[in-house]
Amino acid sequence: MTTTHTETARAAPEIASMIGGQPADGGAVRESTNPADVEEVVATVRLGDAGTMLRACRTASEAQQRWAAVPAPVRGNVISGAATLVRRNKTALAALLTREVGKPTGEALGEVQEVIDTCEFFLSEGRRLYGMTVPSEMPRKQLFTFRTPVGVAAIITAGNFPVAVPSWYIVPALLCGNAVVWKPAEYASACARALAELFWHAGVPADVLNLVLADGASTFEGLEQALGEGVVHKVGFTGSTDVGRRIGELCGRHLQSPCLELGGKNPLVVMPDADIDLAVEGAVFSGFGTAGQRCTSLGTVIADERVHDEFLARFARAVEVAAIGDPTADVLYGPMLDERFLVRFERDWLGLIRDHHSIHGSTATGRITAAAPREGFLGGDPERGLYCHPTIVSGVRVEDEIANTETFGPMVGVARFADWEEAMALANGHGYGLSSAIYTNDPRAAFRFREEISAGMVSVNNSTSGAEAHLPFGGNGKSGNGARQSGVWVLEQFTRWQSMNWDLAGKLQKAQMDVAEIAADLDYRM
Ligand code: UN1
Repeated sequence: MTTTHTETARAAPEIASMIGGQPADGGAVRESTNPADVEEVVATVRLGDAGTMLRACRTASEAQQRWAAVPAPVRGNVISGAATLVRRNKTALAALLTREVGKPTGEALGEVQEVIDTCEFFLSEGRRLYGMTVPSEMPRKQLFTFRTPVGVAAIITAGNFPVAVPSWYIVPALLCGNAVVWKPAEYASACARALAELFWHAGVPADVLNLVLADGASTFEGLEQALGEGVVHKVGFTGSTDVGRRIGELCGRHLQSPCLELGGKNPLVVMPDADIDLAVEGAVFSGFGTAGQRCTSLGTVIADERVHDEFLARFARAVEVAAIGDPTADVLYGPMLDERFLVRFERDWLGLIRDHHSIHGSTATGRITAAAPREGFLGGDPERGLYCHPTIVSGVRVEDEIANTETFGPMVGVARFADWEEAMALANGHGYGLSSAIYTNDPRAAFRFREEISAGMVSVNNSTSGAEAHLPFGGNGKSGNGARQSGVWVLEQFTRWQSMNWDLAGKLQKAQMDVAEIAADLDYRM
């Protein structure tokens, strides 16, 4: 086959870890491929090892104080520059997301917009980063609080949101005066490199934002060594509950509390007074958007028995006719992010549900193939890509595996409830606590749900996913350690409070002990 001009222009670049602006050499090579066409190589990725992670953390540690000395409003200007560059490159970056992780164009554009929103929120925070002046109990003494940077932040992210979720960490971490080592998912390396380039071009020094491309085991080992050497002071991790638990243990040994954003089993409750069409629309988007591979994806619909059958019939119909396929077309969802998710989804879930439940939404489950086709599949031969049928599993009970474990694929459970207690047992019983939704027009039900749900995020008449970029994002229980990202709340992750007292009295004034004498001196009765 002759190589056409277009093919040459799209030849896969080789990318490597970047430490202090220098590519790290050596290491295994992995191809990052297009999940909609696995023959297409998007980038050749040179993976680092534990030593790469450690060197990146040392480099960041050496650079951090210099960056912290840059006035916060000036760091904000750099973030402003990043916002401009990401906006100018929005279409190209979104197209790369579609190519590398198969995110449909509309969602990919939305994700890049989320990076811009995050930059825009934080660029002015550089002019705030407020501390307080606090009254003292003594005369001629003043108390203050200051936010100080934490140091080096090691940020380890998943590939389902290859640029938005990383920006939730990187942007506030940099703005607050920290240096960053970012370890993205290997299968989203090209997206990561592109975003990092935009930050560097905006003026973030190369040793203040370091990029490490490595597998999970090497990253963990390198992180362990870096924590031991004292060159990492905060870990941010978005990924599975199991890995989050290990990272939490590791950080705990070093007396650190990481920012953990883990899995979810997000419920969507349909009350008898709900607008059923709206609830169906919300369930389709939150259950099957990104092929169910969001941490905020809908896990189980919990429908009042009076509307259950009607809801299920309409939901199944909507999913049956939904367009699935080529992510550059107008589809509900495209391929799985990477082969590992397809393999795991088929291995862990298909046998289990076939034996126990009624299946709706498609004529088959698992991978879409010539032998198990999807009617109306968009985009030619489905076997070129990593496509899965959408699956709705009805008859879910509170004790079922599917009611209690994240599936991370295009699969939604539907359960029915007779009373409120039963609904809440299904909504909370799994022990996750990330996102949740209720469809109702009764304010009492909405507020009661808000009070009783364990999730960190609650939607009323909206989907479980699609949080706005300036509200606190995060979960409880198996979904995280209570840390919150986004908006002003994430500042608690990337700064530490320092308090100062300044005594102008010219003599030692002892807090708690001298208060009575001071009052007497001032002729003031206590
Ligand atoms: C995730 O899946 O890790 O709220 C984050 C949402 C997105 C972010 C999801 N804005 O669904």
